[in-house]
Amino acid sequence: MEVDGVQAVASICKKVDIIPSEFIRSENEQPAITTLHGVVLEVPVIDLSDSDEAKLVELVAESSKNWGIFQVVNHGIPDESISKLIEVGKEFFELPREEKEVIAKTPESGIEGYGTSLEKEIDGKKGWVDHLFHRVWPPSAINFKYWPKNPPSYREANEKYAEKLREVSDKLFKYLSLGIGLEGHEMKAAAGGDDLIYMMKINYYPPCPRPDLALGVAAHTDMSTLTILVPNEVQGLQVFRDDNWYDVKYIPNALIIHIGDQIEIMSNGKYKAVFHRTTVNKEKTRMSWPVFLEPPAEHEVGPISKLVNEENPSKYKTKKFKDYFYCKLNKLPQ
Ligand SMILES: O=C(O)CCC(=O)C(=O)O
Ligand SMILES: [Fe+2]
Repeated sequence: MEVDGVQAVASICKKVDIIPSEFIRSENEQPAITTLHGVVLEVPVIDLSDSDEAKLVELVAESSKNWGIFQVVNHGIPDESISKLIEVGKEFFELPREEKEVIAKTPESGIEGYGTSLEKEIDGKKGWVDHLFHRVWPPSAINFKYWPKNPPSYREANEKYAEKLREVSDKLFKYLSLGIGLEGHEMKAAAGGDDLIYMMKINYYPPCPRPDLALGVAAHTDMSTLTILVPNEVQGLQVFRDDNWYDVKYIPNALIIHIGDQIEIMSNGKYKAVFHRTTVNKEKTRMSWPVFLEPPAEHEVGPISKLVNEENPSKYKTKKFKDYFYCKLNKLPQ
């Protein structure tokens, strides 16, 4: 059973305008000092409804090489499906703590369930965020035990979103393959094919009296292949570029696509995983819904053999995803 969630800490701190020391970042991380203010980063925005497929391949490949992050619009997921996903997630997090704890993480549940901080941070610091993890695809990987029963429409909203998301994900894998001279199916096949796991996470960042000192999620790259994320309207996602941290512009109903470590590895470094973090807000609750597209635990990931030759020697080890995951979570060398 988890100790107090950040939501509980936040409701106490609201009255006193101070936060516990484990949430106060060192100076080289504090958002007030390390953010380049006054500039909102316009990461590439790609219109997925464009009928010119060659152009889409070019845009996705360029963005993944130079940025590791882009947003997609006209992606085919209906706005209502996104609003419903947001609504049911918000309703769950607004339930009393005891109700949320019905699906709390336990030592046996692994990553799935409701809880707080996941990775061990080296200096013992904590992120100003609570979360919920559960798989949403494929059916054989789902354990409904970790899905909220309340609100009752939670399941339908998540199933509908996941169904539509698969179409977007298949398209992106195809464009990423074609963009580096592979056949359309090769990148997804190397990532686990139809066994690819869709891990839903909800991040809940309560208002924080000292957003200048705390972070939501500390700087990291995702260990997924791709991450497809829906944020609410509260600013918070930041990307590291040219030695500075920048806010990423919020676009209603767009999906934010992060290139994760496994795509960087499979592409032998042609595509770059994006270094990102999140800030928190003094008055408003921020939420986000990333879905991490992960290879199955026993699946081996390494640079795709066609991309490795004398001029391009392999830059990464080939290893089972579960071993990569273990090392990353425990901050061990890969
Ligand atoms: O909340 C966000 O926008 C990003 C969260 C994130 O990076 C993560 O959960 O891995
Ligand atoms: Fe992330």
